[in-house]
Amino acid sequence: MKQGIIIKGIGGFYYVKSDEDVYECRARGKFKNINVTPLVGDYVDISVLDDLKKIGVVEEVHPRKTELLRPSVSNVDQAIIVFSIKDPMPNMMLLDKMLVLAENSGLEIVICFNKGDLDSAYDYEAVSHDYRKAGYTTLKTCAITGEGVAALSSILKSRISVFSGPSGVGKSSLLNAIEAGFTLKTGAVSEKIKRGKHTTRHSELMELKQGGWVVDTPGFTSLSMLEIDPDELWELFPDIRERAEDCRFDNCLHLDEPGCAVKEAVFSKELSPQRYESYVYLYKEIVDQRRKFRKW
Ligand SMILES: Nc1nc2c(ncn2[C@@H]2O[C@H](COP(=O)(O)OP(=O)(O)O)[C@@H](O)[C@H]2O)c(=O)[nH]1
Ligand SMILES: [Mg+2]
Ligand SMILES: [Zn+2]
Repeated sequence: MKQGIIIKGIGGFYYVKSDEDVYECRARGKFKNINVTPLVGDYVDISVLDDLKKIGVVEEVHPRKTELLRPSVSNVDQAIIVFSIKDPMPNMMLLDKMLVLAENSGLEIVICFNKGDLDSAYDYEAVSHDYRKAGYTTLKTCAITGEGVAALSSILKSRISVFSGPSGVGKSSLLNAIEAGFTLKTGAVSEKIKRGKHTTRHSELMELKQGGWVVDTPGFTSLSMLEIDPDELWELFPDIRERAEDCRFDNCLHLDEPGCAVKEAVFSKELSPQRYESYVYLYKEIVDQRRKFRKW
């Protein structure tokens, strides 16, 4: 028996990296019976059928630390949420939504503002301010000049990280800058729509030479919030959570309740009005989604 990690899954085959080899494996039939589908990121035990051809069978899937649905990857430690300072301009509502989804999955989070070379007027300071204040780690990077790439690289060491963010912001370019060997396809930003092409498809773990794994996919692709309880949404905003202790009511949702410390903090600008607006907007979106898609 060998131990390894599933780095890719295609058409019922699992590619398991064990030591320096990659084994092409089928999964034991018992997994179907116990309703377990091996996932990329799973730590597994395999038995080797052919050590020359590197063929094996997945015998056991170790308990998962985390389990993401979109992309479908287990044991992810952290989300690197990438936006660009310009081209395209960051959509803060989308950033807040991705943050909520990553928080809900229990991931650690780093926000990366890329295309630092296009930052002429301290835009980075402005766009990152609310997030640094909320306690998030933010980085200014540039895939072209290499600014911030070493800092990002050290954050990736010895962990499984998923790169998320809209297309065209430079996720693949950053990964290529971190490790020249990756040569991921990058898509030029279309001048017409200012949106990058979708060039990344399967979820696949890519190993860093320094140690650690990264997943380059569009990330949180469908952005469905259905699994989030609207009444618990505020807990996924660390800056709101921090104020909520002082609300008059224990079950305050920070919408229209009297004595709400969160709203007070918004009025006094101690809490970012934009972050609060995102909260209210996303709360309504979840309630709407549930009304449409849930059978009561
Ligand atoms: N000016 C500038 N352009 C960049 C930077 N990083 C990526 N790009 C360009 O942005 C486009 C989209 O990059 P890509 O890596 O495919 O983005 P992805 O869709 O997020 O993976 C490509 O034309 C890249 O050359 C950067 O730091 N600065
Ligand atoms: Mg890409
Ligand atoms: Zn409140």
